[in-house]
Parts: sequence; C-alpha cells; structure tokens
Amino acid sequence: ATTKTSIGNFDFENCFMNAAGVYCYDRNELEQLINSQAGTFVTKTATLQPRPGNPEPRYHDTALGSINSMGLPNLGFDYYLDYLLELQKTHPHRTFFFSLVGMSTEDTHALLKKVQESDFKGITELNLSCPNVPGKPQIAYDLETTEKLLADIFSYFKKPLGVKLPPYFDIVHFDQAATVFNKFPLTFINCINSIGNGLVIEDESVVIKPKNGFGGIGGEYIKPTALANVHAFYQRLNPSIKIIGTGGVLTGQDAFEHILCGASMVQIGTTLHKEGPVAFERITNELKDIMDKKGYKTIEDFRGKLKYL
Ligand code: RRO
Repeated sequence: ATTKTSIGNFDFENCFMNAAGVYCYDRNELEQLINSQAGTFVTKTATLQPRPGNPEPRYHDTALGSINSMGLPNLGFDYYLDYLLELQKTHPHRTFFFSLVGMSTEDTHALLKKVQESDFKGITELNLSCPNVPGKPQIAYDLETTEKLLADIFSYFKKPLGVKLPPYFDIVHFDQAATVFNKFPLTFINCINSIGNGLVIEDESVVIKPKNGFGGIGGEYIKPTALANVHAFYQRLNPSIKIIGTGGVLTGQDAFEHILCGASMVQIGTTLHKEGPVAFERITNELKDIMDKKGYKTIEDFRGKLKYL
C-alpha cells in the first residue's frame, strides 16, 4: 500500500506530518523532520516579531497525553520565511507549510501580505485557535470575527491558504462554522488544535506554570473530539476544501480512523513530542499493515468512507 496524498495541487509522498508547535521551532528541528518519513512539515506558528512565550514549565506529558501553555514562542516571521525560501532551492520538488498568526488583526494582515509579496510557493496555515495567550481568545470561536477576517484576507491573498481550527462541541456550531468556511476558497481546514484550557493535577498541584496550570490538552484524551470535528466538516464542506486531521494519533489505527472520517493528511503532535521523528516510520508502517490486510492500495480507497449503523 502507499500512504501518498495530495492537498490542493500539491502531492506528498506520505500523509503524515508534524502538528504545528511540535518539532518545528528552529532549523535544527525542521531539518530532522525533512530527514524523517514525514511527508512534509509545518513551522511553529510565527508572529511578526519573535516571542519568548510563557514562563516554564509550560509543557507536561501525562500517561494519556499532554498539556501545554507555550504562549506562542517563536523566532519570528523572517526566520521561518528565510528558511522556507532556502528549502525551495534545495528541495524544489517538495512543499512545506508555513503557520502564521498576528498578535492583532492588523499584524495578521501584515504577515499575510508579506507572504503574498514573497516568493514563497508553499501552503500557508493561519492559526485561528491558539488557546494560550492571556487576553487573546481563540479566534475561530467567534465566527463573526472569523468571517470578516477571511473576507478581508481573500481580497488580497491569492496563494494556497488553510486554517487551523479549535474543536467545536455542538452540532449547531459545526453548521455555523462550515457555512462560514464554505464562502471562501480555502485549500484546507485543520481539525483540531489542542482542547483549550484543561487542567492537569499531580500531587495536589498543577503541572505547568502559566495561567495557574490551565493549558491546551493533546494526545489520547482528544481523539474522539478530533474525529468528530474531522467528520462533521467532511460532511459539510465543499469537497475542494481538504481536511487535515490532528488529535490523538498514537498508532496507525488512529490515523486510519482520521482518514475514514475524511482526513487527507494526518498530523502528529503529542506522540511526536514523546517519541521523536522515528514515530513517523512506526505509524506509517502500522497504517500500511492495516491497509494491506484490508486490501486498500491508497488512502483514497477508504477516505471519508466511515460506515453508519
Ligand atoms: O504556543 C502555544 O501555546 C500553542 C499554540 Br500557538 C497553539 O496553537 N496550540 C497550542 O496548543 N499551543
């Protein structure tokens, strides 16, 4: 079996990649992803200026997943764009993802205008779902703001663009969000970011410092929510908007389920943080074994074909 895939007009040798925030802070980490089995990478979400992020400890692994309140630490837009432009010369046949968001609406437009004016030929992922910057709500929970933002963006942005979404938890919210996204020429949506503002306790204490321990939850805890979001949008979106499935992928079986729900690409966050880039080889082999047993030759043979009772 092959796990190759495509998003928009771009082909990828493997449907697995990192989730933004994990293994993508600097050139050293990104280079390890390039040299792994991953089909591509996405950068740490970049802001206009570099940011140190929240005080440490700000990431903690648990038996069933992780909690983080990183606070958008990143090396700044120029650092990641310079590297991506360099990779276009050294790896001309590969496509990489550039994750971005501004600390304000004005910054977001400034960032996207810089991408539009640059030679960047890859795919841009606009992060509408960071749960960890004090005083800044997850943008995509406000659909009126999101619709206006996307309308303004698509007036000047003509390159491939997708959005990283927070989990939604109500059928009416799936309906309302899909109605907004269907108005725009999005290349993809990515479901889901961490489940925002959970609380992990060990030994009578919180485990991370920022926000008195509140942080985004990832890993095994979140797979059912991630699958529901992938499938809810798969049922509702125009088929030209591809879906990236993220959340709770520990094994090839988890990835198989994301693809059954409609995902064209599968991202790995908490498991990549725990295991390192060798996770891509293990999970890819596990998915191929499942496909071989079932007689599926490509992921298109079962993508979106979830069975109902
Ligand atoms: O940096 C973070 O705290 C962070 C971000 Br921007 C995000 O989108 N999701 C997350 O879990 N952490």
